[in-house]
Amino acid sequence: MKMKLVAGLTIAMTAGLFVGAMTASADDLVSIGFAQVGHESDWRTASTKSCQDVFSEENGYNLSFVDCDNDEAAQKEAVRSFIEQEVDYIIIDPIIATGWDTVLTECEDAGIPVIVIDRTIDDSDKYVSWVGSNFKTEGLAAGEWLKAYAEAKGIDEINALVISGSTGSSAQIGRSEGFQEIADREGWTILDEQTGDFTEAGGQEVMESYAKSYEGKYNVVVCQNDNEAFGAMTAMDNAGVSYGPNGDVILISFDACTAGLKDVQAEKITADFECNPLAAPFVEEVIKQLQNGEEPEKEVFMVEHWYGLEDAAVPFEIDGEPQEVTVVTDEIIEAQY
Ligand code: GYE
Repeated sequence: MKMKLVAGLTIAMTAGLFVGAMTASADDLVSIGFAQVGHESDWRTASTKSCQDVFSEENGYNLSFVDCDNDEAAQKEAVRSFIEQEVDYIIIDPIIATGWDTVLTECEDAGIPVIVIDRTIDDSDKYVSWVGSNFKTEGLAAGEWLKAYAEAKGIDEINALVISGSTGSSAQIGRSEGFQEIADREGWTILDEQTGDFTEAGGQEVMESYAKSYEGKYNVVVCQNDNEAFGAMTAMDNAGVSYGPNGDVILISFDACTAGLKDVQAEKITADFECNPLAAPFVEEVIKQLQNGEEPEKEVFMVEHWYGLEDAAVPFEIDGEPQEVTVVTDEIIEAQY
């Protein structure tokens, strides 16, 4: 359990005590169905592992895990199969933010509490709790940081290319909105925004086409996750475009998983805006509260950090709140997911 989840520290420790007290008898296991988005990224792998570690048999759970492979219909089917199995709780990481009310009503009618993890559901409130990140804040952070960094470097014109995440996911919507808000305020040009579907292959494909269409016209590339950034770097390498703190292009990424932070350290990604995937301990706390007849919080936010090297460690603000860039070190990379 990571100590940096400051907001959840008490929760996490309490959860640890409960785990110890549980018995292993099969009948006592709490059954959980988890409809996961897919396996598109390092972030997703860390999220899946976090859930499988926390909701293990050893800890008193029987977890039905379904990898929905980014298929919205398959995800609804998975939820319906959990209803049929009469699981005790359903966890959903919604691939897209809308279209949920019918199936959530079915869960409600079956008396099965739903907990939403990571991405949000924007058109229904028929779930007990949501545990995840503020994606718009992440987008605002990237924008406000870029403004401060450009000022520090004497760059007075921003021409950005955005490789967005899976269209219609709340992670994509929030990051796009946040960054766009600052771009509009500062009068930056966003030359294009196309989806890389949060994958390395998608990031590479979009960047290959950008490199041809916008040759010599851009000085910022924003990738909405690390895996897209890995693909974009391959495409820029092939096109002979230099990037990172010493290159021609400022490369911004989100997630800050281990491999992303290694690329920050290697002076490839200029700044990486964290999205913390280790939400499962907080979901477990919600389940404990429900088991005890208590009413959990409707929203639980993960704590996140913004990363760069010394060169990128410029102070900035989001809505008047001072922000810091954490300088990446070996220890930080070691501790990351
Ligand atoms: O940023 C990306 C993943 O929903 C926050 O999904 C998550 C996003 C994450 O594929 O890497």
